[in-house]
Amino acid sequence: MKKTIQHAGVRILILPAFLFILFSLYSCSNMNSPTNTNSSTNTQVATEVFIQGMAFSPVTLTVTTGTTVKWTNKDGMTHTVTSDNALFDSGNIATNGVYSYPFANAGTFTYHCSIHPTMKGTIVVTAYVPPSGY
Ligand SMILES: [Cu+2]
Repeated sequence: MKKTIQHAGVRILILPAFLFILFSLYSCSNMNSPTNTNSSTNTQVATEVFIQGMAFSPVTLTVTTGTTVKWTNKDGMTHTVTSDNALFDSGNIATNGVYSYPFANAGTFTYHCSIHPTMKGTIVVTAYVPPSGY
């Protein structure tokens, strides 16, 4: 009778100890895994437009000055990214091809595909305002 009670007591101690070890291992591996959450401070990141299904997606993209916009052709046919006012022109972009253009100045920049004139898109560039430091 006494022996059974002691045995149960040992079991009750083993369970929390086991959970504690599991938890320690979990927090350890969490601390070692790289965390990359510091993306809000950099405005120079490339912002992507996909060319897919004979359309630019998103059709209108708003970025701040200094942003490089990257177009990736996910369609099975060749397209172009051609500025309506001749500011930029990608030339032919084959399937999976990429074109990038850095927008230094604020403004609204409409563009189209010179092969398929129905394909139109707009990049709206707003002035980058640095976060105030006080
Ligand atoms: Cu096209």
